[in-house]
Amino acid sequence: MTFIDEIYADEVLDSRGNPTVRATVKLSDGTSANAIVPSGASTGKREALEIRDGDERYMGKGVLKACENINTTIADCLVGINPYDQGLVDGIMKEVDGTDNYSNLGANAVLGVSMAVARASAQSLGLPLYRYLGGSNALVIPLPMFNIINGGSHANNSVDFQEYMIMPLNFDTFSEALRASTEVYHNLKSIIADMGESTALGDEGGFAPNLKDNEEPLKVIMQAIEKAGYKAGSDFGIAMDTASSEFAVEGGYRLESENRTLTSAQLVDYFVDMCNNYPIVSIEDGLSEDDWEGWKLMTEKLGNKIQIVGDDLFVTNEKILSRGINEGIANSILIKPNQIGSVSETMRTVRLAQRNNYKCVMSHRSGESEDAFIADFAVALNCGEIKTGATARGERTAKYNRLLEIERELSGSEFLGKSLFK
Ligand code: 2PG
Ligand code: MG
Repeated sequence: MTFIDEIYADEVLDSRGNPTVRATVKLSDGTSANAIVPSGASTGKREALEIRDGDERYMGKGVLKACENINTTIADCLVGINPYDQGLVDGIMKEVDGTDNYSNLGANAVLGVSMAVARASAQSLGLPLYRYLGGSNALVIPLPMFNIINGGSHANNSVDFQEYMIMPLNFDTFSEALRASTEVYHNLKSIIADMGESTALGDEGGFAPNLKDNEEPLKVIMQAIEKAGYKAGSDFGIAMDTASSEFAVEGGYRLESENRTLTSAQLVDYFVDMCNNYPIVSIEDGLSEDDWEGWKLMTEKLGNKIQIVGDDLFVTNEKILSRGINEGIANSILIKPNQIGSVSETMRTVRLAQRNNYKCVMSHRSGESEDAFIADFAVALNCGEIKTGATARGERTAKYNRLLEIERELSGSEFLGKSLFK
């Protein structure tokens, strides 16, 4: 029987030039695979904890301790174990850590090993990763939310909301949707340049111009869709991640670019207006992670019309999602494996969401790498949607290019557009 033979970790770099963990797992049959862990900037406060060294190296951001935990404690308890039993592997790490948020071993250590074990197992069985994780039922190529304008804590510009995205709704295949979206991206670049604004990119590859308020990005995106020869509303919908925890203040929400502070009810009305004036199909983190009242109101007012996605709110956590389901909060969840810490726990949260008709959007982090694990993971879990940045920057295109490969090889695959939003 094949067993885990060796595990080790290296400190490597992510797309922001910050250190991150790369875990390598070797099996007794000679298979070797690795995985690189991503990292967020606008993190939810209930996320699993990534361990940083906090010393003078890399301004405190080194991950040598997390690597050491892999090389010692984790390797000691996993060597000799059956790699094909992902639940067992992840369960052992959880038990050895002994905390709710992986504050002993570090979620960056645990997730790296969890992903590398899955990848090594797939490789050893001669299966693509999506097939290993999802079996014959892994068939849905996810519809992307393509990030094209960055603001908030992902850019150094005036826009308060973190992400403006387009969703290609009217295309039969992933590759056609990718092409059309990339055309919109290039047209947007020339529109921004014609405005005399900077076409510099934010962390996720979207443009980061200084615009006069939080509505102007919607206007320029509408122009870009049209200039590329498509129809806003039918060919493309618009999605936003306002990441509102980032600008929540005592008693409300501070919109710096508009020099005003809104109550949560006013912010919800602001979104209602935006949805009446633009073809918005999805809003993520419209309210802060602590404003459950505001979330309830937003779900009541918009939940039948658009997708309302909890990211910082649910942090891919089964227990918090359960509370949301019971209280009728949101109708969708962002899925980020490093928010919860392991492949198995991510799958549990997705199963809970799917049983309760919450849509799942597999997601990257703002700090990413060339590792395209989430592309396979989205297909494996039939998530239906993926958020993995602009159609530019290698760490983002790695995921899109992997999805192109999967689409080519996966017979009988489905790509859902508009029907996702009915
Ligand atoms: C988000 C993510 C990814 P970060 O808020 O959805 O886009 O950002 O990784 O910084 O949390
Ligand atoms: Mg988010």
